[in-house]
Amino acid sequence: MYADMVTARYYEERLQEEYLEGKQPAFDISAGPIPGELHLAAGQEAAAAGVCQHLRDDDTVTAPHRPHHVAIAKGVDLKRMTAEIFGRETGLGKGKGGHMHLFDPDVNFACSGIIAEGSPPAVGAGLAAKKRNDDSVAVSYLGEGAIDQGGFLESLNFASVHDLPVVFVIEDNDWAISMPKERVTDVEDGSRRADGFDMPGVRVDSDDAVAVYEAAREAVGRARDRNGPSLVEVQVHRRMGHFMGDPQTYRSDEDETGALARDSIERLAADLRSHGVEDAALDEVREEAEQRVDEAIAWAKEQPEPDPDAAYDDVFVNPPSGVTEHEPEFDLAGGDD
Ligand SMILES: Cc1ncc(C[n+]2csc(CCOP(=O)(O)OP(=O)(O)O)c2C)c(N)n1
Ligand SMILES: [Mg+2]
Repeated sequence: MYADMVTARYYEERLQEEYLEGKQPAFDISAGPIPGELHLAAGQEAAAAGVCQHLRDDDTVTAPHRPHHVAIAKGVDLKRMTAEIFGRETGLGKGKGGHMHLFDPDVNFACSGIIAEGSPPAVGAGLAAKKRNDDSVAVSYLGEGAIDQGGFLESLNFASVHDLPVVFVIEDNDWAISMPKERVTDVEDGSRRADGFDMPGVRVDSDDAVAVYEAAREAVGRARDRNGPSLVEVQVHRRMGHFMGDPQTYRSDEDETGALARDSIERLAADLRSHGVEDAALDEVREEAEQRVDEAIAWAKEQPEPDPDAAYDDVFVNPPSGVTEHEPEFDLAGGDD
């Protein structure tokens, strides 16, 4: 768990540096080696590591627009994920998806920029596992801002009615962009959503990775033993803005410093030390993680850009009848104008 968490934190620190290149002084979101939005998950690593520790490659995970920590904990190929974020041809989605649309069939991981969009596909994976009669499970991650989305509520219902091996994980970071949780829902404890669907729901009140691990052991075990779905909510802390470049004018200094003061990685490190793990061993894990990340970023930056002529490839799989090859209406290779 510690390795996953320090990898995710350092990965995002490095991405920040790369992302800001060329975007200043007036923030130009389309400039630089990583164009577009970038949502960082610093402060949320415990929710990823504590749950994914119980998962195998054949288990499915869907994540939302803030996916890096979950992807890393699920074992997504770091090099190809990085190439995708940099929009390169050898990226997981041939550079067409970017950081919110990572898809790695080798470890059954997907994410989406549409909030709560991952819940129905996770339920589908759970249904497939049930029909195949194997013991794989599916996990759907979403933010607390998505818990009133219809797709999520319908997914809870379907998973419950059909006793599917699905675990829903809510990362409660208190914010949905600039919207505090209490302004959009009267349910303070999101795990209570489970009550209405007759499934177990538990809230881990802190981002203590060990507490998450224990709650997830039960929920994932229940799914693997074919005893139906569960819901786990984890309190996490958003250390950064909603996206890179967010001035966070809506956030009080107290809220921000409070989030920065609670570092789940430091907490886990202290826990490990108290169990006799030497600093040198922790340093070694951290150094290995940093090296892995640096290599992935260096590799990604050397990768070719996609050929503009390939923009329409893979858009449809088996186009329905009547849909013919689409002719671009403009020159994708671009000219000066
Ligand atoms: C269906 C849908 N509605 C609105 C948006 C715009 N949007 C992007 S992120 C976000 C807030 C998400 O908050 P939360 O689910 O708590 O996740 P967090 O950003 O805190 O990780 C919204 C409303 C979207 N992506 N999808
Ligand atoms: Mg949130």
